[in-house]
Amino acid sequence: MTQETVAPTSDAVLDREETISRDELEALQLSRLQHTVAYAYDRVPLYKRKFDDAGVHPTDLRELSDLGKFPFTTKEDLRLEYPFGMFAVPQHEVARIHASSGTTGRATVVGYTKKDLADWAKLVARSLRASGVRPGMKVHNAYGYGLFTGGMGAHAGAEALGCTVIPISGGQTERQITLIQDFKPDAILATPTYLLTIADAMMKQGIDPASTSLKYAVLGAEPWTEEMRHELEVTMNIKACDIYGLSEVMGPGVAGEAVETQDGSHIWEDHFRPEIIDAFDPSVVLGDGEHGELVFTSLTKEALPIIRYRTKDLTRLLPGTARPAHRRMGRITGRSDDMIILRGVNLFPSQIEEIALRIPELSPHFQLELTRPEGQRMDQLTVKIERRESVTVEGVASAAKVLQQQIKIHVGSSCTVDVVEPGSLERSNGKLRRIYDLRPKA
Ligand code: DLL
Repeated sequence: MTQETVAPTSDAVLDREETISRDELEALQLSRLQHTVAYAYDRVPLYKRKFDDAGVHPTDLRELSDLGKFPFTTKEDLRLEYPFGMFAVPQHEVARIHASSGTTGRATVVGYTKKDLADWAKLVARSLRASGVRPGMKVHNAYGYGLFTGGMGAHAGAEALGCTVIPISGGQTERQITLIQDFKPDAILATPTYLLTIADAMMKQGIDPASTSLKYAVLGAEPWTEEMRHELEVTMNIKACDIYGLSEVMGPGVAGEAVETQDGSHIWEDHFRPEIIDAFDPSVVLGDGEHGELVFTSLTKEALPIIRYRTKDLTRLLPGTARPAHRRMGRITGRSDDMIILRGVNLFPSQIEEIALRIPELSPHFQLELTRPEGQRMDQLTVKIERRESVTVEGVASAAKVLQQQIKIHVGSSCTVDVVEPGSLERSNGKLRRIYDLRPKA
């Protein structure tokens, strides 16, 4: 079979809901929201209890802003209701279960009816299409398969779009490279740090990552920066777009980025109502453009309706562009529970990524170590970062100094920078761990 050329990005046929007006979309949101709130209250004891305790009733939801009267749902609620206490349908109507890895406590379990799975596939298909993927393309899916929503969620979406899916999952990087060389996929779906791992491994094998058949990458599941986008696009000669989601709300495809604008993911607001709240005073709902914690309410889910779920993701809402009725989300600057507080200064790994990637001698491979040296009361941050292959020893010393200064200027924290040899830091297989907290436990 010969390599086919695939149609350009402007010819896509969009879902009707992608093109409706904001007014029409908000009318749809209101009716779906009223249904969801009543449905959750009637079917899930936790919601009935919470609404009753807060003194609100589904009939109080008369306009969209009334949503602010309803109580939040948190990861802790899902944990307490482990495993199936939040499900709104009998078990025989649950077609699939996914769960979080549970590294930070009990796993959170989520369920889907057949209709939920169809909606999910439609929204992932919509996201992939927005990012440039087209029916007939070959899609290399390197998101992890299993209980994680990334692999199977992306898979079903790519199939629904009409693509040929290569379900490789995460890991086995050598094999990924062989299959990319042999099967010649048009698009790759992976976490940004795993795509970096693949590119890096290609270079080690003497393969130019820009020479492959890949044209599009749809990347998510972890925070990444514009600097990382630039790095991956140049190294791999691809267009890289963002896809956002979380298992409690659905999985990948809650929001997706358009390749023609590359200006942040459009939240698919016909299925999810977003809000931004003040993370420190959750009673305050912030306006569009203001930074805070992202909160989602599902509008169509059957097995696990979710009301005002606190994602802990920090971002802001921006007006729609490529899909005018659907607001965009700014880049996730970090998660409120991933924030390092170093001597009173708040710091996120993405800030370091942004600064480090502007220094040509330094690679995107870095990790942050937090320590408290013996006998000292002050915490210490060490940025361990690999130098680029081509850099000399003198170059490294000055690059370390520049990084240290830039972090001090832009973040406000003093730190130690340790430039290490290429290949010496752990590589990503999926979601990369950036922070190593080595401080003695209190
Ligand atoms: O990571 C779902 C997903 C899979 C999204 C594949 C995109 C691609 P969880 O494991 O539940 O679900 O983790 C959700 O990951 O709250 C964010 O903190 C982070 N996250 C997901 N997408 C992005 C993104 C999947 N595009 C958590 N940018 C979320 C930044 C993201 N962070």
